[in-house]
Amino acid sequence: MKRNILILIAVVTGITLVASAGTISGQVSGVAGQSVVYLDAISGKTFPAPTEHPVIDQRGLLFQPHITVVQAGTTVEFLNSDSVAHNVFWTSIGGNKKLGHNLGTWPKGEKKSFKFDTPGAVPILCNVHPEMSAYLVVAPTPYFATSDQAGNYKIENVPDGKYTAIAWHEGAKSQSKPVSVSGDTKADFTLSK
Ligand SMILES: [Cu+2]
Repeated sequence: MKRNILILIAVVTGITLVASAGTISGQVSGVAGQSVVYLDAISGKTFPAPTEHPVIDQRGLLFQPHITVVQAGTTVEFLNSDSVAHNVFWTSIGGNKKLGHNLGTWPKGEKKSFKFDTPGAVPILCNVHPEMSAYLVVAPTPYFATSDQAGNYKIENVPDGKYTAIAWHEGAKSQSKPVSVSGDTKADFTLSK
């Protein structure tokens, strides 16, 4: 009898764990290279600002990495690792030109940080080197992923529920679609320029 109860507890606990969270995975096609997939704002849910400060490096006359995705409220550090001065500016956030900003120009080994509170894509540029560019995608939730070069992505630890997932790709029209997460869930996107 005692053994049966233990088995019952184990089964119920197991079911609860399986049903409470999963992953969203799939492929972003129609475009070449890395894309970003994230969950849109969830009504009634707020998320504490992350304490980690991701770094976007300027190294070898390139922004590295080229694509970064963070949760809204994240402070991003911009580092210059080159022996020439670099600048960092963006013309808009999520298409809103009022949120354009110039962080300034600074020499090797120095960095400046900025807290990105508004969700949306941020085209990052350097006014010293017009060929330099990067993208920062500010997601409204902690549920996001950068795909591999083939477009495969996986968002981990998503609580079961109904969401809107958004796929973003540099120079393409973003696509959003409803995703109902129940354990491991698939969501594919096809983007076009
Ligand atoms: Cu530069």
